Amino acid sequence: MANHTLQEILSQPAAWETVITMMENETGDSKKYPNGYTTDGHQTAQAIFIGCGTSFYLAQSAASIYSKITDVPSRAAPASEVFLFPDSLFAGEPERYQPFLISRSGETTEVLWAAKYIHEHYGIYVNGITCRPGSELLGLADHSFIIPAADEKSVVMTRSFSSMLLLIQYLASLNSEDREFRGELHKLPEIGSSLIKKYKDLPDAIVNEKEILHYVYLGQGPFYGLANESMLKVKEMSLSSSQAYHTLEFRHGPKSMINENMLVTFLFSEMGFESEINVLKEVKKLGARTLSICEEADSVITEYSDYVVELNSGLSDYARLILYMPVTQLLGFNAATAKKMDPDAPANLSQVVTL
Ligand code: F1P
Repeated sequence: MANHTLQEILSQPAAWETVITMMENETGDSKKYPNGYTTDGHQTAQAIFIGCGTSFYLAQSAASIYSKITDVPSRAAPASEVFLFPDSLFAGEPERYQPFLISRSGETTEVLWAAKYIHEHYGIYVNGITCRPGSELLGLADHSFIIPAADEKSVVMTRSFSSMLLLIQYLASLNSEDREFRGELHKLPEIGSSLIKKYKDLPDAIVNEKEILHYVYLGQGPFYGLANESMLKVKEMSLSSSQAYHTLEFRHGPKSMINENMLVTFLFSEMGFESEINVLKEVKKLGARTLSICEEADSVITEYSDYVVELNSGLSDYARLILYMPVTQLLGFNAATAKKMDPDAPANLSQVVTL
């Protein structure tokens, strides 16, 4: 086995360092996008973060962060929606929208079609975010951010996800001139490295303790995109059944599937903490195994969780997001190795999906 995926998961903090260094020198471009205005001076109605697969889930967390940090209302959409249902996405005055197209490869067909559609029909400025120099997206976008250090040999996206999300967090801090938030982002690589050291063997222990037949990931707000991405990791690498929900939504039907072979992973926020721990209690009482990833465990988390990951980062909800990912990515990786599958070669998938 080549182990590209494992190496890419473990090397994330170094890629985050690169993003921070790159964005520190991005002040010129941040002036191009003053908070609340498009490049041609229109007041921004909405920022739209667009991608496919992992990059779409990234867009979900990005939109939540960008709205909160810049005050520009933001949403996420799969790239196919741009050309299949454009009227609902770009309702009103299209010139007041700011699209961000996200794609590790910069070659995914729907993303390229979306870029072309936006140019041809609305003539507005397209921002590209990718990891691959020389990709077709770069030729179509009016301005691009490229992170070659986060690119991957693997089919499955791991460090590219966290690095492109960090880039958008940083961009939000530049556009809103939020220095406090930016200061928090600078701490991520160091905290990430020590968390990886501390918890890198836990996912292997979890998957080998007792058979898991079903994985569930729960998160609210900016954590919902992370829950979806964690769900995709275990699905892609280990072909296991997995689902993601907003934490409180899990109580409205899906909890009926709980049994002892289900692992429910909680991505705890501080904003929603009190409500989220009530779901943890209920899920545990109904018989699921539980993994809690949280800033700091209280007595309820300790009592009702089979496994606990404490971040102890001292960072706010919107800043510390990417610290949750190495453990859930490793869960996907170890779920695959436990089933004697090669995480570097997932079934039916290729690095770039073209139509
Ligand atoms: C996104 C994507 C991934 C998927 C697979 C193929 O590509 O669909 O979500 O895991 O690796 O690519 P991209 O547009 O970000 O390159």
